[in-house]
Amino acid sequence: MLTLYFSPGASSMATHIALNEIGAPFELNYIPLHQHANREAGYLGVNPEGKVPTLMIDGRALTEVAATLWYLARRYPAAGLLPQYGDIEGEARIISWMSFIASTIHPARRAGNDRWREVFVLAEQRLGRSEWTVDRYSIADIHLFRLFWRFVHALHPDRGTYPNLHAHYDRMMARPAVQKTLKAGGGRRQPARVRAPSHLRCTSARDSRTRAYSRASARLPV
Ligand SMILES: N[C@@H](CCC(=O)N[C@@H](CS)C(=O)NCC(=O)O)C(=O)O
Repeated sequence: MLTLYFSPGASSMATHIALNEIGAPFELNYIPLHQHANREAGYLGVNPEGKVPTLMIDGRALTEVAATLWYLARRYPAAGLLPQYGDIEGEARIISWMSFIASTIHPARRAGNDRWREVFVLAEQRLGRSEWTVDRYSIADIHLFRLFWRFVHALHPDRGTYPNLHAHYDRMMARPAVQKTLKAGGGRRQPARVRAPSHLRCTSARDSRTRAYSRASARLPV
């Protein structure tokens, strides 16, 4: 059984999209970051770093977005989220993108908006006019999308500065798995007046899509 510990709009969104892409049954377990539920003993027992996502695989915890995406793509190859077995260079390019996303793009946010804009210029150049990061749609596109989605809804970047990333964003938004993930919710709403400390804030109150995604509850039917 697969269970995703998630918080709406957080990094767990990437794993959530991949789960919807593969179509296997899974459960969601809501960890409200704004209530510091990720710092409670119960969750720290699952993920001592107190971050989301954590993907439980038959009761065993797997952490880090890149690892969860890789696991799902390999475990469910019919979804076509990785190059064919044997395409060593293709796989290496996926790892290259995901390492760049995890080690350069993601931490840039805490370095301030200027650095955040700067790293997306690098991503813009790196993507170029390609439809997808590496040949065909893959987990690297899911990983990139979640960070650019966050950037778009926080800073509303000019389309002219990031035309390739915006086109990639549009392609991602057209995917049913992405729409299903963004609409996931129902049940308990996050309390509107509770604000997380800025370093934990992963959603933008101004964005209606984020608000739709923030309608989350524990163990949603999927
Ligand atoms: N390196 C981790 C980063 C995950 C991460 O930063 N998650 C944030 C939400 S976007 C989190 O859980 N923050 C809570 C905290 O740091 O206390 C990964 O790739 O999974």
